[in-house]
Amino acid sequence: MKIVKVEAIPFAIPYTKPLRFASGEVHTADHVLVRVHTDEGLMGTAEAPPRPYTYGETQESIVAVIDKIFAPQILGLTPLEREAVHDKLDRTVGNPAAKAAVDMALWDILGQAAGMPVSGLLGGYTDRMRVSHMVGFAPTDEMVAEALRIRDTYGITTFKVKVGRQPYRADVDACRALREALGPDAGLYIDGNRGWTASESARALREMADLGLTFAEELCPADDVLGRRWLVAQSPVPFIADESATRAAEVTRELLGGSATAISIKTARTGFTASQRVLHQCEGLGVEVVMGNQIDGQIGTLCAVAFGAAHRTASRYPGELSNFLDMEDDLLAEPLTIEGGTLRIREGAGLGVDVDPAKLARYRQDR
Ligand code: MUC
Ligand code: MG
Repeated sequence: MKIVKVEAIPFAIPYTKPLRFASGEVHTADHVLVRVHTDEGLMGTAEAPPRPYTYGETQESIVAVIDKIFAPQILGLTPLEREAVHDKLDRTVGNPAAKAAVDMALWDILGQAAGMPVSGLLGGYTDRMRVSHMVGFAPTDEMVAEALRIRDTYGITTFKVKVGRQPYRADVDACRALREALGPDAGLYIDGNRGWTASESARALREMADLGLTFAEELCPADDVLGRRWLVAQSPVPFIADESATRAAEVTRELLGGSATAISIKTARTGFTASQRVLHQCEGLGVEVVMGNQIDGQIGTLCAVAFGAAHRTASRYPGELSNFLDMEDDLLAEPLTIEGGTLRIREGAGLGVDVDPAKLARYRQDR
């Protein structure tokens, strides 16, 4: 079975409520639908979300790198030759979301060919994950109202709060208000997207010491090497590397350098193949992981839950799987639903991605 065609289709779906965080904001899901076709008529599907403020990729760059470089390199290979595929893709530096989508589309084909769910092929640990919801920047009362609405509507009880604003005390106040409103049993952790300095981060962590936070993520830049090490050494909770550890070598560098003590795994940037390497690396080192969200749509979220649920350690903590709730619409014929605070994988062969042709026709940007 050979790869005969790779499509990179740009589409755009507005958000009902923009997500704002220290490194950027998202108003529209201007993603790329990636489809890999085989000569046996199977088609694998995945989604690439451009995050210029994190990786430098744009919707246009993802389409271009797939059309001009990746597709010609992998045509004629089989979906089983994933090492050969990655050998080719890795000749181009960067472009993580584009590479990840190609990888996940290939796994989708493998699952379909085997008649088995991808989550089972990856590890088959469980069929669902508890969900953690991301609360973006807004006035404190709106952040609290959103968290309560999400809890009451979807049963979600774990929240990642975006921090990193100036002055840092606004974020401390928001976290305190969230803790008071959600009660002592809610899970609460913070993500600064590099918005604070090391010393601001240390002060904020001290002022939040009584809030029962479970993790702190990317509070200051990893490029502030000594400051970040100094901060991580005194962090009372595991310090998650997200955008500073986007591939296995960076994971090693951040962990061994003392700049992180936990890792965010995002299938949107490491697909399934490299995410599994990162996960096994963390397991071998005894480092905790959280399934992160690159502000994925429903297809990306389906990929993230398929990977997270497949693995014992990746499903240990609630996964960030709910950003799609803020999109006006999506491409899946059968929308994802979060119930009782959990999201289930799709049964059936492959990833279970069933794109609604009318929705794709409506939202695609290339016609
Ligand atoms: C996160 O965890 O940082 C924001 C930028 C990005 O790439 O992912 C999001 C969420
Ligand atoms: Mg993050």
